[in-house]
Amino acid sequence: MLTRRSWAEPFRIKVVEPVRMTTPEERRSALQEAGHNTFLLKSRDVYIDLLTDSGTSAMSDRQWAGMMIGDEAYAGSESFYRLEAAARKRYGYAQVIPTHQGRGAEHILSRILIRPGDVVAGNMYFTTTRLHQELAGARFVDVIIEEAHEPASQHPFKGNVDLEKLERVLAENPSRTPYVSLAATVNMAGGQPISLANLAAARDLTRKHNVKIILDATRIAENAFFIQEREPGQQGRAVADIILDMCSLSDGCTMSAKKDPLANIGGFLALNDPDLAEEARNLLVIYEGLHTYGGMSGRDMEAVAIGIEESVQDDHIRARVGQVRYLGEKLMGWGIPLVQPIGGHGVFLDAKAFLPAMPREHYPAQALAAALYLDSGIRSMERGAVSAGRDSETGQERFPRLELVRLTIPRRVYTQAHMDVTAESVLSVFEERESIAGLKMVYEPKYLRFFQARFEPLGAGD
Ligand code: P71
Repeated sequence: MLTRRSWAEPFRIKVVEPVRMTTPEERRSALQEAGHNTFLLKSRDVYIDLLTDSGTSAMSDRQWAGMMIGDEAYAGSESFYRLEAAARKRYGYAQVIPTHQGRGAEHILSRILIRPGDVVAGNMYFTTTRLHQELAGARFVDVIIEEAHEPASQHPFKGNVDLEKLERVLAENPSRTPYVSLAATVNMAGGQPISLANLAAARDLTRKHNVKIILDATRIAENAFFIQEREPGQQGRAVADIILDMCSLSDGCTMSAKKDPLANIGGFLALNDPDLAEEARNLLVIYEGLHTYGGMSGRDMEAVAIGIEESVQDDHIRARVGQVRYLGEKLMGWGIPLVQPIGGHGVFLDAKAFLPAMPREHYPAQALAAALYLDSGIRSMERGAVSAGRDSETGQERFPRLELVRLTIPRRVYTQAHMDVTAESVLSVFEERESIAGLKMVYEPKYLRFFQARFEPLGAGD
């Protein structure tokens, strides 16, 4: 008897982009040239690019058609009004402020809400989000539940806030906590969702302290899908309705349109308070552009507007998360250590369990990402100590409990056979894991070091 229905894609392929296969020798020299950092590899040297799902989606025929009708007027672009209408309809906020991408929105938001000495609590850090909070003078405090730090924990909502931790932060910093920064889903925890019930409870708590909630809505459709699947009482509801419920439990959001909304560039800040929005627009014209384009071209805004609509459709999101899960379950079946449950946008290998003998100071996740590239030309991303960087006050290296390699799946880009090839390469690296050498950092940039840091393999004498 057939017991399972597959998640096959709700689209067919109209255009293809050839990719280059490389030899082991070519990959060895490319990796060396890139300082063993997958961010520094050239795209032409990559076979399957799982570095990120950011700006790497395949746009639909409708999005491409929309690009042609993009209105490139400097002021009052028609495309902006279509973007504004789509964002209002699908996320429910009154004020929509366009930005060039997510971090543009984070910058403006941090500048208008944070005063030096403030504290921002959140469900785990994200690199750019925390840096903008810190640059504005805040200290970030992680209030995510403990299970989020344990790769093997099966908790269905590892993005949840630990309400006691949050209560403590709010009580200890009266009127110094401008907002709580909540991500849906939580990228650094492995693409893990927050539940509607937990978000509502956080809302009740912050209301008592007169503190705002700002969502990072970058992957909110994926979060809403997990709520539909797992949260009692939510089955049978449309993902689009769950998204609106989530947004209604907050005061605004930052959005990178390069993820959920299926665009190659773009973003926005959305708020309900018109006075705050006015302050944001004042800064916008300095750093991003006029309030009716914010750093995007008219055609970009058109692609985002159409992408928002496509991203909240149940069939789309089921297939998107289904593909990620297909890869994850295959690897799990072979005993590969990874973050469970499988997240929304990628499979996160547990580098500490993969390479248990390697000290944290030798950057096991960075070394594993390099080894995977060498094996097959698959590009992944380190999400561990290198990404965490240094404490902004003490300058000490941060060693987060999670030391992960992210296999991030771009939306609508790769086939099931690509997922099979990826899984087989991970297995082959796993079987040879004893031969993977640790790394030492030989160049370390001051900000967001993971982007441009360079490494060398440690030899027997190190
Ligand atoms: C991802 C990215 C892109 C990225 C950014 C920084 C380091 C490495 C890769 C970007 C996000 C994100 C969340 C939850 C805000 C941004 C910034 N993610 N929030 O995962 O995941 O958006 O890139 O449009 O500026 O590869 P932006």
